[in-house]
Amino acid sequence: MEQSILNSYNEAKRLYALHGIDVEQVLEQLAEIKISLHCWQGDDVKGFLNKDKELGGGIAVTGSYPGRAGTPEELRRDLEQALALIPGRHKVNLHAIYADTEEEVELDKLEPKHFENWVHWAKEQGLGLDFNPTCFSHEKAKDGFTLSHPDKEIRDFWIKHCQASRRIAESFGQALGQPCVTNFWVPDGYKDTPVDRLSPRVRLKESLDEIFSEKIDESYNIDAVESKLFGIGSESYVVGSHEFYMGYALSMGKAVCFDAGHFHPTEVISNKLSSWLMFGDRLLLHVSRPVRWDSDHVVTMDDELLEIARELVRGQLLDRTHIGLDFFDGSINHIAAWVIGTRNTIKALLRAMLEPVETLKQIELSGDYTSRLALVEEFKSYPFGAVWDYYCAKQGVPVREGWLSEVKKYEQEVLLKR
Ligand code: RNT
Ligand code: ZN
Repeated sequence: MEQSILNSYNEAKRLYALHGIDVEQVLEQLAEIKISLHCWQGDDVKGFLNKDKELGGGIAVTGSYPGRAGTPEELRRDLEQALALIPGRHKVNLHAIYADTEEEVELDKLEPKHFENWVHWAKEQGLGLDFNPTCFSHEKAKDGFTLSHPDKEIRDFWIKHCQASRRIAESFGQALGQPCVTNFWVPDGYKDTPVDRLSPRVRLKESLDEIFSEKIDESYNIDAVESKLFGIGSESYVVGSHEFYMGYALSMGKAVCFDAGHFHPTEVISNKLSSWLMFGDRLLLHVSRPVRWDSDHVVTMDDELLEIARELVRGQLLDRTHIGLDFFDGSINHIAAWVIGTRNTIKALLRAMLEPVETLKQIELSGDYTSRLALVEEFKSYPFGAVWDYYCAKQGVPVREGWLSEVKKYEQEVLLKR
């Protein structure tokens, strides 16, 4: 390791120690945290089944930056490249449409065998896997409804797809020795004001009940349900609203997935986590960045990211939280997007861990809000960057922007030749 990195680190360690923060211990804790990298950033949410299908479900990718992955091999190679530039051991989050098979298989007929290559790869790379049924970009989702569709046949198709997805997830958990988190998100909703808000919700609940009626060991698969306020084409009403899934998850013992872009523009998920975890067991995060709407921009080191990280650290919620990413920007290098978003998420957690939490809590309790504000603000310029650099070097990944030249090289040698 470069001497200057070590020197800065030692000085930072000394400063943090003055506030009772054990930096070595923090780094050990940080190394235990897994971030789930969403595979769909690598190819603009296209997938490999039904390749000719348009992206549906009221989500959108803009930009046509060259080099996106077109095959499972390319996607795995790209993920390897990204992961080589991110400190720690993580997970990869697959959607059902990323099945790796030559077979023409419908979503309701998917089986663990269609994902065998992914499992082999994950094992070889020491990665965990997470999963999602894909209830969009499909003929049967064209009119905007899936699990809550008024037509029973269509509902049944999606129920079968979700059941198949849970079995695939279970197989991941069994093969990899760590639970797979399966996230259920459906786009169902109306563009314009509905007359009947209740019936679609009744149907969604019934469909979910049927999906979850099959018991699967939680050491292999953990179910999460993701709400949303609106989507393109479901501006007025979304069946799976926040309140719907809060109620559902609490009564059924499921995890709730909070996506940072799925609420009103001034509403933040950081303020929701502690309340949820008072009553629910687990949560899944979709760390994302909405810009004016659910735009899924690459995660930056903004106030909300820091606040989410602080909530997890200060409330000791990390043990019960699964951290996944959910953004897709087609206007920049696809690998750089992963690297920037993931490094920022880890870095935000580190920053949160490098705060004198106990002292701050005491100060707050004593009513000394002047000191609270003063200390929180001063800590914003404490030398967390020196600790981060040391951590990257120690984990064998590029320090500071050193990763960028590797991405550029990979772009020249691999991406631009596709
Ligand atoms: C959509 C949800 C959902 C998707 C992924 C692709 O608004 O955020 O999580 O982004 O499943
Ligand atoms: Zn999401």
